[in-house]
Amino acid sequence: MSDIVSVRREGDVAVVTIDNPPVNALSLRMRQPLYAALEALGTDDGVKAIVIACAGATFVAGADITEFGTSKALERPNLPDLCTLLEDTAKPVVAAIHGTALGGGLELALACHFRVAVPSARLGLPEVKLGLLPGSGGTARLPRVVGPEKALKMIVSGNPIGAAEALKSELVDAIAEGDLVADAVKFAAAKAAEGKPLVRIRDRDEKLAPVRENTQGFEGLIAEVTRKARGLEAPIAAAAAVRNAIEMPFDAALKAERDSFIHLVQGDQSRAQRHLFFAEREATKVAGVGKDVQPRPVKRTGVIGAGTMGGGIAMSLANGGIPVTILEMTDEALERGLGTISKNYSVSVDRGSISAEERDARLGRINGTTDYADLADCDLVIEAVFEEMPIKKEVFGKLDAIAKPGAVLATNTSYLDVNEIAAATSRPADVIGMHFFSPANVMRLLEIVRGEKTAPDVIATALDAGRRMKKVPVVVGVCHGFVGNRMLSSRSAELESLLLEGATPEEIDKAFLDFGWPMGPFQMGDLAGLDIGWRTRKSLGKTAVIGDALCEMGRFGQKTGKGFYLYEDGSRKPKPDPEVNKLIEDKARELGVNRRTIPAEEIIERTLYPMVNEGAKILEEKIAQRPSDIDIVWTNGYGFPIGKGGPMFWADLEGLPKVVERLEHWHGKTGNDVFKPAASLKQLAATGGSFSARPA
Ligand code: T1G
Repeated sequence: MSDIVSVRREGDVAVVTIDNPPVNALSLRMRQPLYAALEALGTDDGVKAIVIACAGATFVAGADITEFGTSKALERPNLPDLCTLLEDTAKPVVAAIHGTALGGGLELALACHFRVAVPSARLGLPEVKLGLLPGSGGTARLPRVVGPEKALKMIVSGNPIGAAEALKSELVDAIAEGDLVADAVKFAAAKAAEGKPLVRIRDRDEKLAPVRENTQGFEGLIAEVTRKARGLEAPIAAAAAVRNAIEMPFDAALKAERDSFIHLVQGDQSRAQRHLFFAEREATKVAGVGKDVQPRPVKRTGVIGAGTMGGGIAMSLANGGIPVTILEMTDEALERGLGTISKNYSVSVDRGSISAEERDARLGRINGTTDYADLADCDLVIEAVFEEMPIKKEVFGKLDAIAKPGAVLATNTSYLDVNEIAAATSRPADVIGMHFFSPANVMRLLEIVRGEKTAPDVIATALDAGRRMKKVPVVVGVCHGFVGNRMLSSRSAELESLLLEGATPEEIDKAFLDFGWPMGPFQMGDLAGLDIGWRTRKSLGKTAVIGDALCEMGRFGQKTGKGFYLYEDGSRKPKPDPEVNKLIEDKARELGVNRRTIPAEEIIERTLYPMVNEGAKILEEKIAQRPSDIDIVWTNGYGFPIGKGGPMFWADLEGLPKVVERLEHWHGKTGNDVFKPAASLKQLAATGGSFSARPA
């Protein structure tokens, strides 16, 4: 045998062990010896049953994603070959599952006759998160085991289920309470001794027949999938494949599934989502913070400010199992903040996303105070007070006076200079930015802002805390707005001109929705509150013709029932408002702007290309380490459509020469410097380069 696949005997049961670190992915170098071993054992009369187990952290976690797009992915024996060999084996084959059985790993297990799992195991088909559908029988076998409706939900969400739920759904046949392999061997031997005919999942129909008789519930789920797909092909293809499992003979459904998989894996959407899968992991590799740099232990934390952000940050810490003391200036403000936290958790319980016990456990990790001294033993304190430098400096001065030596002092500032805040303390090496995105207990992005003096182990500490909070951390440098908000300014720079020149708010928002954004900039502004931008502009001595006019009319957005749109009777649904469009026309007339119909393509070029250009400048200034970090920021913090891979990956899809040509065109037409192409972008375009091929 190879060192990747080994075989040993436990009596007349053969145990096949896969050892292909780090996640036992189904690489070609693993498939070949595995196929050979199973083929030999299948015809060995001395072997009465077979157990397939894995060494290391997990059972097979799927196909080897790094092989996609190469000949290795399709080279035989491929996974369908393995599945066919397994299910035709004339003796019991048992999958022994620990860690995660995901994607092709679960498909391999489904081709076995039985599955035994440890209590902590998770099982799922996450292919949709890679822009794919299960490509080796998952959409045909899983519905036969757990029923079409549960299978559809698992496949379209891509979320795994735990072993207990899997047992209840008959996805696993037994839970191993003791040693997994020993229990699996005992289970296999018992099945062999029973001598009952082996049932292949492909031959089962008992869970499909009732749905075939009455498709209403199932079709309702499919309609919901279609409505939520927002331009993504994989969820729709996955749903169609599950419907095929019900309507088609097994082999026909398998072929249709394979054809759909081959189509998706070669498409831009899957390439974009696979790019993001690796980009998220790449982002945690930070210059000067190698694996040898240990994070400081974080057992107790503090949050300063119990407003929207402070409350959300405290919830994130509690959700990550980390005790937190939240500080406010007055009892009244503290009570209000704690009340909001409690209400938010109760909404989650009502929605069924957490149990009442989990809510109580999380609330039990949060306590409040109005006394800075109560933060003295915290290992990490995160400030979330008003976005004004004098207030930040005052808070950090107080923190510096009371926090214990070695405590990490973090600011949640969205824009301000972390170096200046650090200079307000005697310990700038312990100061860092941890920029959460609202709502902080929901949005996964965490921009970790490294100051000039921030120590490497402080960065490691923020990264580790981010992981514990299940955030997606990206380390960025200090500039106004860091990466996300700096590029957001570029995306917004032409919005007023587009309005004055003839595009309505709803036309601009529709162009964004059709691109795949969850909402357009004007819907977003009404949701966040137009008065926030208005206050910032006034503090910077800037103006916005339309935005200022709306705020002067008290139209702040959803919170006032009117903004760019109307929100009738407390509804959150935006309705176009003729009064706003008349205001825009009147302003345009005053300014002598000739109005015209503006095509969606122009709207996208004048908003998203400046974002790409700003991203190129950010890379030149080393504010971001690599283009893929920018993609992670935008897909996790602002809803950039994952099927386009983030702004920099998308720019490659557009073609950098085209991006540069259009930037120069609009620079000439408008004179706005957001269109002046960055030197590095012009260089990449001129030399046939791309962001995704760009060395880190
Ligand atoms: N292929 C290749 N590399 C993988 C991989 C995979 N499937 N999964 C993880 N890695 C690498 C990862 O890049 C990282 O590398 C290291 O392993 C540790 O990963 C035919 C077509 C299993 C839950 O989508 O969800 O099967 O950065 O940091 O936090 O129908 O990895 O160390 O160099 O994430 O402990 C379906 C994806 C594939 C599972 C472990 N399977 N992986 O999490 O470690 S498509 C998936 C995960 C498929 C079939 C279809 C997680 C994990 P590096 P990690 P972790």
